[in-house]
Amino acid sequence: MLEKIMPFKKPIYITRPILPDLNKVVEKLTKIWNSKWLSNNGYQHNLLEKKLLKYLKVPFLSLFNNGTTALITACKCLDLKYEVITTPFTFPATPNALIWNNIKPIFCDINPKTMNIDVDKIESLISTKTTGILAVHVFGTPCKINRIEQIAKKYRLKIIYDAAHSFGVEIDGKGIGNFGDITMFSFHATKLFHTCEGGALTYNNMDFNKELALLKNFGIKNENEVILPGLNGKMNEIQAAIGICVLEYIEEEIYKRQILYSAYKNFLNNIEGISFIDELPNVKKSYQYFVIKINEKNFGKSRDYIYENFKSYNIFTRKYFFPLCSEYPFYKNLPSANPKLLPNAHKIVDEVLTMPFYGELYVEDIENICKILKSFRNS
Ligand code: T4K
Repeated sequence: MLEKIMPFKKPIYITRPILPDLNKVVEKLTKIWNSKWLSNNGYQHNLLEKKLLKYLKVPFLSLFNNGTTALITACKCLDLKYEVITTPFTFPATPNALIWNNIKPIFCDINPKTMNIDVDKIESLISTKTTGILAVHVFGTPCKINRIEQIAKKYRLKIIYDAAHSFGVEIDGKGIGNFGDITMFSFHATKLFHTCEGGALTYNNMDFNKELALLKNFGIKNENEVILPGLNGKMNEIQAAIGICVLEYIEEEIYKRQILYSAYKNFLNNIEGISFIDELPNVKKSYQYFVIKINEKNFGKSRDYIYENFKSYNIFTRKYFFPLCSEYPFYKNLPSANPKLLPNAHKIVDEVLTMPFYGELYVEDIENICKILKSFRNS
């Protein structure tokens, strides 16, 4: 007889933020209150910057009020113009950052295994107007960094990596923020490491320190000179203080997620039609998301069926990144948005499901989620 599986009592989301001990947060807030310094390169801001330089193993880092502003500013800093090659399989922030710089996104298809930009299709999209490549390390899997660098060198293009999902990822022990010209991290509440809202840019070029400081502070050089059309991208003291508190919990959260990650793999092992993103041997993972791919033909039910039916069990998965950016009304008429040119992206976007994954969950929760998933097959 089939075991009856009960819905979860409380809603299960794909993620929940690390919430530090409130007393510790109040302690920090008291310090900020006493200092009467709330933003503009305060003590907490500078302390978080130092801690993140070390954690991310990067030479230079600039904090921002969110990842999207950071990305917009990165394009400006590199003086990107005209056309930039990017992926349609990402969050709207990626191509939108280009549009906010008056740059046309040129969508490139993805590799179906990694879900990252397909490096073999980049060169055919390069024109005399191309000034850069904006690639995303989707779900924390690093792009083919060496190949992208070769192409960029050959055509004199700049590289920005969107590492919104890649906090703590390393390749052969090297922090993911060391590659390309600039890398962007998001510290939104849904991210493994967060500052409620926040982000950072990392880079190897020391000159960007000055340039970015100007660009994220209205272009103000001093009280008498404004030398660039900057915006306001600064991280405030409260965001930074939250980040410092959250950082204390990061290793514990990663440890818990490692256990849940193995549990998922174990419970979903050898189920026809369910597969995972390939793990790369030289890569330290992010433990940001747990993502599965559902092949409707082999599993017997579609991704959308699973997504909808999970809801009646109080489980709220996500269809990241549906719809593809190339399908947004304001991008879909671009020649590069033609679905015929993006076959892998169109296939993958209907198969991917982001599952509940955060340290508060127990292995038994994962077991139940997997049982429910398996039960859909026979329903
Ligand atoms: N590039 C890429 C590749 C990105 O994925 C993102 C952001 C960016 C750039 C831009 O970075 P930021 O400017 O955001 O720093 C969420 C996040 O808002 C967004 O940061 C993230 N990517 C994206 C993948 O996920 P939504 O619209 O899916 O979030 P929401 O509100 O539906 O939250 C998802 C689940 O998280 C909820 O069902 C419950 C849980 N949650 C959420 C919040 C906000 C909580 O438990 N607590 C919370 O405070 O975009």
